[in-house]
Amino acid sequence: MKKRLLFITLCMTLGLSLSAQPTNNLNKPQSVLPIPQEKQVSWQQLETYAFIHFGLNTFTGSEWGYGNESPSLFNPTQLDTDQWARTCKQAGMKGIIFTAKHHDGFCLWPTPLTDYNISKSPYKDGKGDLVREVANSCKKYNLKFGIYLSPWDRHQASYGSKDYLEYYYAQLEDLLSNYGDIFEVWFDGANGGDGYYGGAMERRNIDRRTYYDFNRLCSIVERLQPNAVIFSDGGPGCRWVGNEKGYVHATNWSFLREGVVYPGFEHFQELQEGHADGNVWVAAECNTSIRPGWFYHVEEDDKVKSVDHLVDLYYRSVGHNGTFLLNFPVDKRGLIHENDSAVAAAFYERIKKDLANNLLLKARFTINEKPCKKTIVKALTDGDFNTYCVTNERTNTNTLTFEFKKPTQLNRLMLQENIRFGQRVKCFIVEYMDNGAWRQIDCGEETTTIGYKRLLRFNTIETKSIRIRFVDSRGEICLSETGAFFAED
Ligand code: FUL
Repeated sequence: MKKRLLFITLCMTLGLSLSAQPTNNLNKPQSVLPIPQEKQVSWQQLETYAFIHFGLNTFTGSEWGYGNESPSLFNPTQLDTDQWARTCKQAGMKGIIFTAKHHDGFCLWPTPLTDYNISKSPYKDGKGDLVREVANSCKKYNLKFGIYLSPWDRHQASYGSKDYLEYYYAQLEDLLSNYGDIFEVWFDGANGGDGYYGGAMERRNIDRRTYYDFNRLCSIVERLQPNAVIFSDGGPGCRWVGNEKGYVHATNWSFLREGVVYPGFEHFQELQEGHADGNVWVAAECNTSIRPGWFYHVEEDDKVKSVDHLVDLYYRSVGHNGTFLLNFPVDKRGLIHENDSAVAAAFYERIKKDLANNLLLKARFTINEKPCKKTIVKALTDGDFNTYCVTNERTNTNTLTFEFKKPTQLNRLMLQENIRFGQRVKCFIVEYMDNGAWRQIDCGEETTTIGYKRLLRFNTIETKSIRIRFVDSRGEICLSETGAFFAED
């Protein structure tokens, strides 16, 4: 018996805020757990944001300072955080996460908690506060501001003891209390090893699972910055993807099993793909540097990633249900190098061009061969994540077809689930009409999960129709947006 499919459009009226609920509860799909917190949804919608690594390493040429480098070395001569913000803006980035303190322990704000800070450097004659400057530039350029505060501190004599923890918690409180809104707090998983440690010059290993009392760290963030998303290898806000290359697997669930992943967790598959049966929402963040190093090294001036490389990473991060965190190493002048900014701006231009013209705006939509109402088509193509379309029953035979008036060339497809109600799609097949027969499109990767956003690339086809067959899902299909594009390769 042919199942009756009723697609209901739930167009939230314009002007409702992101957190608004549909007015008609009958139309609200049943959530399939786990679901994200609203702040995680807003975070995911940022899609791309920048990292900035800057500090004593910039001046010593190292990646991991030992902790005994003199603050007198920190002396940028043309520092301009507005230039950083402008560069990020031109690269389409929506925020900046700044290394307030890296593993060497040198603090880029004038904290009273240690002398190992910017006030002991020649920068602005010891009157500088770089965290403040970055926060101000972010505000000026309408960028979100985030903090990287390395838990590992190779300078402090107390590292490894309870005293260090009190110091670290106090640093965190200071940063979260005095620099305005923070959108993300980044807890690095690299922890413990050799260091200066106040002159001890030794190796100190800590238990990465227990030492920092992660619950306490999280409660500080939640108390002082309730809207901040917490990054660590296993979340709770967002997770590491098990590599620093800037991409995540095509199959990517935004779930983890609670309490299973911790810094140093060795089962990389769960980081790279999430866990299909996970019970907590911890979406993927794909981080990488625009150069081989996180910090600036003059010898890497000609090793900046190419535009093609960055574009590929965008499709495999944002387009694989993740976010893209791209690092810019600020140079000794205190500027983002022109090689980096040129590539970053060209990357953004290419992405915008690839996805500029949604061909589905001119297409006829059918669901299981029944023409869709205008309101449904609008919900799926209006560029508004809040409007969506949902099946009213669980089924593994839903088919969404797009028909063009005339043969149309295309090579990109975009699908978005409304993740507010959970991540559902487990498997789908994309086909196009070729001489009267449906033929599967080879997307070069598995078409399993969708999540917040799935972008598919394929060789240019010319067709009058394409269709998506949803063959397995955790519940009704609930899509926010669809798009088809022709990118000039
Ligand atoms: C790693 C660190 O060890 C690198 O120096 C860098 O900060 C990167 C983002 O995270 O774990």
